[in-house]
Amino acid sequence: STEPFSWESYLKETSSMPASPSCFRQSRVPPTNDFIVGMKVEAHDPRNSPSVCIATVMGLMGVRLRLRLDGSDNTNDFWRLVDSSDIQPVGTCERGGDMLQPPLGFRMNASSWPLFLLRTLSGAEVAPASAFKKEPPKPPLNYFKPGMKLEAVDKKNPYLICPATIGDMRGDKIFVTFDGWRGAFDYWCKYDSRDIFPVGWCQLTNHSLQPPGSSFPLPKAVIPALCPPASSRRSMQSPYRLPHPLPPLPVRKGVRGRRPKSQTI
Ligand code: MLZ
Repeated sequence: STEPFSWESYLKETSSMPASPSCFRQSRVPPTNDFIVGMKVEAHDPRNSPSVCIATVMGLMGVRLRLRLDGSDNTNDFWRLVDSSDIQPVGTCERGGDMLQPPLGFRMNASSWPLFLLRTLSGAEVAPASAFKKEPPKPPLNYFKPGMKLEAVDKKNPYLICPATIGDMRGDKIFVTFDGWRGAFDYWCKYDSRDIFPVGWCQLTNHSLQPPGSSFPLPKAVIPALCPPASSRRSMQSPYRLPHPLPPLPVRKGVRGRRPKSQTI
């Protein structure tokens, strides 16, 4: 039987500390999500960020929106917080004297964009200005330290928020390492990224939180017999518990971004 993931027990098991909420560019009191699926918004094109496009809310999770640029395909959906500065009410662009742009990879001939836009917006339900929340300010400094725990968006599977550890830092950048995934999903980002959250954020905002992966780093002197053959290694699926009993986990603080891959299972 696998118990659901609990930060309280996990922090104890790993004798680790959560990063303080003051490290993050997130509201202390998360905003409410007042969007509804189907509503239109203006959004910066993630693949061409100066350009502002029309997007449709395809889904909601916690205080995040799943967005699709109108005229784009269904394989480039992206997620934004309701208090992201990348989204704004329909009409904002025009009021500022700018023009709405077709998304990168517009499905049709560029010459059909004006008519496409007209048809897209006529009779559409637009999200009310009150649904867009003000983006919180950046913390003045990078307060993160290696070993601190957090919740972070998996950029390869951006609908997922997962338990993570600060692996390293360099100036205003931090290295986000995903617990139990052997480095496959780790990334560098700015300390004020909107994709990282304090421990407890998912629970607070009703977002699902993935449990840590099942691949743990092993101690330096690995007994070969304990290593299953490569063919029986865990795939990149994520049951929280290991399939076979293993010796107690070594506690290794702050080195997860630099662990030697050959010594993990
Ligand atoms: N099973 C999927 C999702 C992995 C999610 C990991 N998150 C840190 C995969 O292997 O891609």
